[in-house]
Amino acid sequence: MTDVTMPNDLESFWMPFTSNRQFKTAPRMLVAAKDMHYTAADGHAVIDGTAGLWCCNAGHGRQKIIEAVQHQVTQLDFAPTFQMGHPKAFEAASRLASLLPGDLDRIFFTNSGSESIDTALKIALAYHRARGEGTRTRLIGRERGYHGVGFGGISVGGIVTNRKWFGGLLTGTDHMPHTHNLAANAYTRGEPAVGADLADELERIVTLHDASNIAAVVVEPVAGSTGVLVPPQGYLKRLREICTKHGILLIFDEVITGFGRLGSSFASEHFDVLPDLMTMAKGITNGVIPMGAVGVREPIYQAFMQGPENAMELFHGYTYSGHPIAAAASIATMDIYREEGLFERAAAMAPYFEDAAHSLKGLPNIIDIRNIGLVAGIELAPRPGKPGARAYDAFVKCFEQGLLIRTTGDIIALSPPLIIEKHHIDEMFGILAKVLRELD
Ligand code: PXG
Repeated sequence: MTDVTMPNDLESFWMPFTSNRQFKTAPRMLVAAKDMHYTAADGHAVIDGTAGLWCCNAGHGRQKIIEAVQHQVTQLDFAPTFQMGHPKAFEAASRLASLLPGDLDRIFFTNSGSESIDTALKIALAYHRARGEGTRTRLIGRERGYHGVGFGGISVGGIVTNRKWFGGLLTGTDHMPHTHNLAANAYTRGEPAVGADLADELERIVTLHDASNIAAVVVEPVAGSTGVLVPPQGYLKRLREICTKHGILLIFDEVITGFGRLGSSFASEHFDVLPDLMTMAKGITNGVIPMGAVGVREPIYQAFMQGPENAMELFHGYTYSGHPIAAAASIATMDIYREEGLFERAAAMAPYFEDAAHSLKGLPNIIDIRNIGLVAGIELAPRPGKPGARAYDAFVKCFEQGLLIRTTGDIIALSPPLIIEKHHIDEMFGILAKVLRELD
């Protein structure tokens, strides 16, 4: 048994994105994790269908990361990176740059996906200003987009509940339409056939505001939090073309699509579309230590390297940018990804995972199944007048029966660690099928 002391106070912790009162009457506690499984407080094993929260791509409790963290905290627990340096931050940046596609060679470290998005938006604005195009201030996102919870991220994001409580948000944003089209694309395997033309909506927005006022467009290559929306065939290439044509920077938010999730290092490679900036987090340290990063293309970085050498080029940074322990965890994580060929492994497992996901078709209340790489979305019909209730019940029942899934509205998302074996896939979808069969 695991050595755990259960808390006697559940009230103090205001839980994030949680129904606090509901949770605290029937808490679901995880107390340990190893490889593909969590252990719940009552000792039952729970197979991790979500890589934690899309972060533990190499599975849990990886010895190499544990040792790297232990060593680093003993050797150098903290050192500033403002006008000072320490070796691990440089090494982590260099390793990450070599993993990123194209000339995304410059790395700005943050501590989360939300900070990465704010950083990318700020770099985009400052870049245009540095080049004498300071009128380019408008930031374009997409309906149903999720870019974390900073004011920048919710302003370009398109999830209504995450926006409507928080006032006026950033001014000067606009949104493209989302790409979800059940009528045309339900039960598509991989990229749906219909919808590339939705990228042309960006042309409409450019016509409305004029390109000279637009700094950047930000999208998730595959929208995750909103319920796994795979981009229509040709859509991302079209976005790239329009951005290039108008001098608008294209930001890919790869917080969940990065680090092998689609069976390639990054979605950028999978779709063969190079963004100007790329945001990352989560899998960068296998979820062990908070860390995020922004990959920046060389010419953008160079645009800042002007003026007197003693001038700071970017007035931005976090106390923990390039934190030694996060950097050490990240280096060890990237070692594991490479040594174990985990991105290739995800690609090899994807067809089996796809078949397993689509085998659920026909079970009660399912209205769509979609997938790409090691991600699947299963959309349920909502109960009349009670949106989200059916998927929430599925989530609770799955947990009780030994499977962790993630739900958003009435959509179930699965994104397991990339170390997954076929028998784990059978186990996951076996539990899910049983739960869905029993669910009203
Ligand atoms: N961008 C994307 C694309 C994300 O998925 C963030 C930014 C923000 O990252 P931080 O580290 O600030 O949380 C995310 C986060 C879900 C779920 O249910 C997804 C996320 C977070 C919580 C839940 O799919 N992704």
